[in-house]
Amino acid sequence: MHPILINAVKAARRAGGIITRASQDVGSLKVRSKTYNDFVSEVDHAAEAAILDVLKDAYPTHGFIGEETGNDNIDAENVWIIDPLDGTTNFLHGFPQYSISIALMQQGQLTQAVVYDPNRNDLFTATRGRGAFLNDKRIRVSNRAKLQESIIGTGFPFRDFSHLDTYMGMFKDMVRKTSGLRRPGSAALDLAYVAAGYFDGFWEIGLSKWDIAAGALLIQEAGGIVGDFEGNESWIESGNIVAGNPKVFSQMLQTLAPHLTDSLRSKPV
Ligand code: 2AM
Ligand code: CA
Ligand code: CA
Ligand code: CA
Repeated sequence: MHPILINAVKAARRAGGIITRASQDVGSLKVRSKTYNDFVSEVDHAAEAAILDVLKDAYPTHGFIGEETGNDNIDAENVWIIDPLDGTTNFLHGFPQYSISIALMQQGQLTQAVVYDPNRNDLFTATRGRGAFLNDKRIRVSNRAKLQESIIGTGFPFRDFSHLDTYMGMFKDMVRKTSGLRRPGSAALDLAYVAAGYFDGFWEIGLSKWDIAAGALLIQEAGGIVGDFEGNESWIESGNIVAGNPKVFSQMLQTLAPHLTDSLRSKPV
């Protein structure tokens, strides 16, 4: 394993330990809502602190973007993008589907990725140019050729409902044109599932960098494609993301195209 990835895995497993211990008694946690429907608990903060502790110790000159602690030294050549607990709503309900997502961006390029599922002890990792792995096994995107036979992951709008009608239009077409849709609730893990071939594709509107950075590199290294709703590069900035195996990806773009409003089109990057 790449030496930098070893540290990222160490950080993710530390956070996983904190989250798993806390999951025994979620009822006692202090929770607040950051904005409407966006909950954060003391566990999110403790998990992020543990990740930063490992990575800042190993890489004092690097920059950090963490969901809970914000930006630190982000003009650095190397910037870590961290979601310490992706799927907090699930976690708080005891629904066992959440993950830790850690990615490294080097000079604007994603180079290392970890998505860790502490419930299944599933560790998804990738290093640019070296493939994607689930635990010690190489993973590949599915080779399903037809959208009509595909299972597609997605996430519903939960906080900003300005795109809800647009989303429901997309949803109706996707329901008709696929074998089924799934909404597990941790975007980072959903993207890891595309990399592993469990999902043939995924789309969502308005995610954040820390939800998608690691999962996107996993998919690319597993032979899949990640794009915005027009198939271009602006997905990391906009959080408007489509991903899939190459065949399903292009059929998803065609299905979503009639629903695109101006604000969902590609932005220059
Ligand atoms: P979070 O748990 O790290 O905040 C996709 O739906 C993403 O939106 C999730 O990965 C989740 O990341 C975030 N999210 C925040 N609040 C949510 C909510 N109430 N319902 C669903 N997703 C939510
Ligand atoms: Ca959150
Ligand atoms: Ca998240
Ligand atoms: Ca989070």
